[in-house]
Amino acid sequence: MTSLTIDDRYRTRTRHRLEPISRLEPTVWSGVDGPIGAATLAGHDSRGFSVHDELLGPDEVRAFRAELDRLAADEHLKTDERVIVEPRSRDVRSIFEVHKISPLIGELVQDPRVADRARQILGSEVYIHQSRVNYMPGFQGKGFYWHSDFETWHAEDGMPAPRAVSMSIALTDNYPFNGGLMVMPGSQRTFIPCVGETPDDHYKASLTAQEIGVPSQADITMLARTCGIDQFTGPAGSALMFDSNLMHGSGNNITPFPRSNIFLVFNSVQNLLADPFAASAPRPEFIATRL
Ligand code: 6CS
Ligand code: FE
Repeated sequence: MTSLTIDDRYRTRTRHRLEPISRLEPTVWSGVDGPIGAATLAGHDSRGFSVHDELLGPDEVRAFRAELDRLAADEHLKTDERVIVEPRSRDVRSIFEVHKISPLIGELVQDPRVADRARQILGSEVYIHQSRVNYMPGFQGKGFYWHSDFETWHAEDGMPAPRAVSMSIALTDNYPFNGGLMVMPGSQRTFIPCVGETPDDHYKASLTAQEIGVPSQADITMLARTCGIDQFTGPAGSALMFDSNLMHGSGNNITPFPRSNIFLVFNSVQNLLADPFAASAPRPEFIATRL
């Protein structure tokens, strides 16, 4: 079941390589005011990401850290398909749809400091496309190879256009050395098609280690040479907002310092999911909300 009715401007997961595609849509949409200052908004528009210092205060960080510890210790929750565990240690790696599992995080996604920033960037009313908490533990934390989230959300969730924005709220200090997210500034303006057909139930593998929907080394090299590489570092409580099509990745964390975050993805209500553009069936609702 693949979208044939909507013109697919962002063809991907083909048998042969396709050339990079220049994005049509803006990074910051106009029309909705909000709490983001003009300089920060201009930076987001140009670089595809922005840092929001002290989004949460120290007491809030402590409360969310305790909530993550509570969730990770819930043995019953570990049997839930929304929980991704590290293969060997069975430590919790991620919990999806966490805004529905945790009332505290359910409140956070509606907090004006969070939702109004997303509305301002997307220029419309928004809804949660995906929420997750990531526990990148010390010593064993596994990173994610270079990818564009929109490439997956377009191919597997049927997201028509890159009119979605992610917010990663740090609950531990993000250092350059403990698996901090690396980004390519300005890369959101170029869509990199990927080679390789989407396997059935791909999410069961890709949420731990993505093999399909991964750009080629040649395209990553081209983008890195054009855009450079930056890294999000900052104290617990700070947040990174980044465009759905920004090329990003993270290294492993072999330090003793964990890197935990709350990861919220807001989609515009003008960009509702259609049928997958390059997959046999849509992914489950706990990964991609369908209104
Ligand atoms: O497939 C997804 O939706 C998830 N995968 C990655 C590597 N980043 C975005 C998202 O959480
Ligand atoms: Fe990602």
